[in-house]
Amino acid sequence: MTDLTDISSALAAQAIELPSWAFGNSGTRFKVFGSPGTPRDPFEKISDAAQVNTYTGLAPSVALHIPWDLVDSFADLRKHAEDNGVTLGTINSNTFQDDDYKLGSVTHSDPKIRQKAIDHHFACIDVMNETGSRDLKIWLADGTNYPGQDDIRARQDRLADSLAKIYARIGADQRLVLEYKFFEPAFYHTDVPDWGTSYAHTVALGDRAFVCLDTGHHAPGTNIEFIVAQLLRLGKLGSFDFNSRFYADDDLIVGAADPFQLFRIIFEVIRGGGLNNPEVAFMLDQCHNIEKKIPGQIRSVLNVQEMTARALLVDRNALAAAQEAGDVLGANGILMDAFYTDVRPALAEWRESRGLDGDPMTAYALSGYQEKIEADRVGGTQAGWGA
Ligand code: LRH
Ligand code: MN
Ligand code: MN
Repeated sequence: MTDLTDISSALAAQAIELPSWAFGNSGTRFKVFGSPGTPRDPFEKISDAAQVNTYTGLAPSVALHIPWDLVDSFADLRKHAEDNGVTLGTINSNTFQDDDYKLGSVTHSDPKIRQKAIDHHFACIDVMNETGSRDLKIWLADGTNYPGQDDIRARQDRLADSLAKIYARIGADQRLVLEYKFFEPAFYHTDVPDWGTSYAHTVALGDRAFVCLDTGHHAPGTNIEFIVAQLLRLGKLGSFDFNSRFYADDDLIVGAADPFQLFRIIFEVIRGGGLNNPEVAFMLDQCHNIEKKIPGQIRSVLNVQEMTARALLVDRNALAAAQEAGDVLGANGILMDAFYTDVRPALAEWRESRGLDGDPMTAYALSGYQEKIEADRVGGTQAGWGA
């Protein structure tokens, strides 16, 4: 069996933040399927997220999305999280579901609409102060559908100005994390389409502004690990939104579509000093449209753990020697040897040695929790993406 002794402490320190919205119903623009047991409010979402941590020991915090997770008292929600052994993490703003933002939010040409979007971010910062969250994550749907529709250069200037106002409001221990995405919902141009644009804005903002890399937000064929290496080199990689994509922003289970890509990304994170580094938050951004949500999240964090273990097993000294010697196939072989190592039996044993069940998927399935929520949570409105 693979010996994990040398990488045990790195594995033990791993923490992956879960998105509250992964526990609500979601779907495509064609259909949102309801599923039994779906949380009816943010408290129930947190309870479900805590189950993932109970069985994996990997997911100690939960990201919120505002207004999807608005509650009367964030102090109560925070206490509920802590009672369940987790904390509240990143606060995500939302300027993509309001008619006023049809032509843009913080980039809009109308100063009143821009101010409304800025005020929403101020409200998110108020939430952060109550939840004890460090990061404000901003993803903007802003963009245009047709060439000439708006002045794309002026929109950059308005974006910079709005971001500066938001950044001025965050506390000394808080961060602004700017997420990019190459298209959707805008189809001609997007105002923050790529890592370079996000980097340019976060550099202009200052030391507490970082880039968020969502793995689903790139054109097919993009070398994402190169972006990871570059952002770490520049000290601006703030967080990941992990998920898998086959086509566009599919938000499928991380590691499901291309485990080798996940391995390559995590290898560059390790190479760049980003693993278990508080400056680089590992988060999931996924939806479970057809599968059960809690097991979907358990599978996801286990996939990240498995690829982390494999990437940690790369013999970096041998790799460096082969690279220096110009040994093309030797260097590639060293990387592939680690990738092809099946770490699952060793990880099961490692979990047991730490008081966890070796097989978190089965342990959850046998726990009775799923049956209980499916029986108990009748009535009320199921929470969902956008609700
Ligand atoms: C945008 C995005 C962003 C949102 C989330 C729901 O596609 O990745 O992170 O907050 O989806
Ligand atoms: Mn995302
Ligand atoms: Mn996305």
